[in-house]
Amino acid sequence: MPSQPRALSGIQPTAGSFHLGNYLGAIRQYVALQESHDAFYMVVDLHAITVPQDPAELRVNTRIAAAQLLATGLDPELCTLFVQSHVPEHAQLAWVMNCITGFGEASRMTQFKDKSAKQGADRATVGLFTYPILQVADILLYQANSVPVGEDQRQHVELTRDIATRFNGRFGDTFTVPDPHILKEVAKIYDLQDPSVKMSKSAPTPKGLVNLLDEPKATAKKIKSAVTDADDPAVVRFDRDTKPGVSNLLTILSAMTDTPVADLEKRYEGSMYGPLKTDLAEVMADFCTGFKARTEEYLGDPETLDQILAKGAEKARAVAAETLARTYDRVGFLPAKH
Ligand code: AQP
Repeated sequence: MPSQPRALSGIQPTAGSFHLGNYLGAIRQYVALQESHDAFYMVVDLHAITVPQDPAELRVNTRIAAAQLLATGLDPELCTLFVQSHVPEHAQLAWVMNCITGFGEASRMTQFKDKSAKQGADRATVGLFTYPILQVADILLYQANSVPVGEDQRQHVELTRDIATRFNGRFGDTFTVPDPHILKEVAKIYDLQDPSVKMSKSAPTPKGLVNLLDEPKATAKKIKSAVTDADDPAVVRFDRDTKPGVSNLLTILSAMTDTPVADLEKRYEGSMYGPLKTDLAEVMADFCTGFKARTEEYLGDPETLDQILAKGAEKARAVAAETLARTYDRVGFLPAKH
């Protein structure tokens, strides 16, 4: 058993850049938890193919995702960073988990409903339907105590808890029942143009999406054109219900500068929305400039990057293989003789 509690999370290589929602909602917590946890973080390429991917692009995006994780501050000496498909135990455990998950239970996953609605129900794959169950396997393989994610993933961690508890009850204590690690303030970052929906790479227009690898100037421009609230007088105040646009900007500035929202409200007292937007645009442009440079540095040395991922996969496999062997034994599979 590890001396530190375990953390596990993953991010999909489905775009050429992470967005600000990914960063504030999840990745910043990965970086913090690597200090206090035995942390496993992966680029989840198996999840990526639940929707159509161009193979060459997927390969490129997988390296870009790994480089970005390192650029945010993940340290391969402190955590285990790997690519999901390099550890075959994920797919193997997922099959066992598929066989103890109810069809009705899986049908209640709202992410599937949202994503399949976007694609048209006939085009959605069985993989998209079962992806929460693969996620169950991802988490349970490492006996994770803590799962840093955004609010949209809470239901999947709840499913993981249910299935772990059911498996333990039926076959004997096998899996750690994990807790979601969701920071309330940044659990859901909203689209800059439509602050009623979460920031997402599949938004109908990219205008409200802040991609961390975009040109910093373009990012500053997007922030300056963010939708604010049409109340009069224009007061900078946090209120998600009546002022969703300004509240989103305050949330982002607060998180990026580690300043309480109440202090920001005081700072902008008596001013319109302009100064808030200008300051946030500058903070984001600065952040993105450094982030882009660090990411490009890792991408400029693919050999080292691949070595980090190979080492990570080896460490991950050692843990995953043990859990899979125990699970196979518990369900009654005859051990293979070598
Ligand atoms: N807007 C968000 N606010 C807070 N957290 C967010 N996350 C995603 N969007 C937000 C968190 O980022 C982590 C990685 O997510 P992913 O790899 O599953 O990416 P995603 O959720 O597919 O990202 P998108 O842009 O939202 O994609 P689509 O359009 O496919 O739905 C997760 O922990 C997630 O919670």
